[in-house]
Amino acid sequence: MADNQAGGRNHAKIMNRADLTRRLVAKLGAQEAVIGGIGNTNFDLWASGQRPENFYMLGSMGLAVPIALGVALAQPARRVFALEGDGSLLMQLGALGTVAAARPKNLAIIVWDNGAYQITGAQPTLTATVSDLVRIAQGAGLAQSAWAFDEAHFESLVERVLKGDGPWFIAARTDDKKPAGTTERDPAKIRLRFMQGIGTAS
Ligand SMILES: Cc1ncc(C[n+]2csc(CCOP(=O)(O)OP(=O)(O)O)c2C)c(N)n1
Repeated sequence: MADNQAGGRNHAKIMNRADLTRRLVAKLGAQEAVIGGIGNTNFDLWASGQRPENFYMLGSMGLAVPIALGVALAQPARRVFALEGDGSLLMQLGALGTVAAARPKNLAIIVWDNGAYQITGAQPTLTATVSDLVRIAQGAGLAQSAWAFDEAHFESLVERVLKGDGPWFIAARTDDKKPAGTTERDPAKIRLRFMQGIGTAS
């Protein structure tokens, strides 16, 4: 990613997670899978249209990347996006190094960084003060890591993912607006629909 990332998090525009999620999903077809991390990330993915190729993680923080890595390795012809909140990613940072070591060409990690554990009361995360997730990802071995500086830049990064080889890491700063919906809490249905969506169940 050639863009000048020197300014890091402080130079990235604060955007809206539901809007960015819709912009992402609008570019996808039946060949791309999306794994939504718990909470608001998940709710905005659900509200963006409930594609059968979407999986909605309920309950445990930090599992979007490990699940997406598994799907990406199992189905190398399918591009896979992991969507995760900053608090959830911070809870499972080792996953970044694991992805870097596995080098899946078809995996992109997108983190929505609102600097808070928004859904549990907006307690600040480390990114609100000291930590830059793109630099962490680069240090973990993910060379193709970038901040999305505005909506148009976010869309261009997604297009690069859809055309080129990963793994990729994209971070976007997001605001404190409420999510656009709420995921239906039916894990068995979510799992079956996703398996049907990616062709592993009939
Ligand atoms: C392992 C674990 N610890 C704590 C919780 C409680 N919890 C659920 S969501 C959440 C905050 C998630 O923060 P983040 O990923 O940044 O997403 P945001 O709410 O900001 O969208 C917490 C602490 C949990 N579900 N699982």
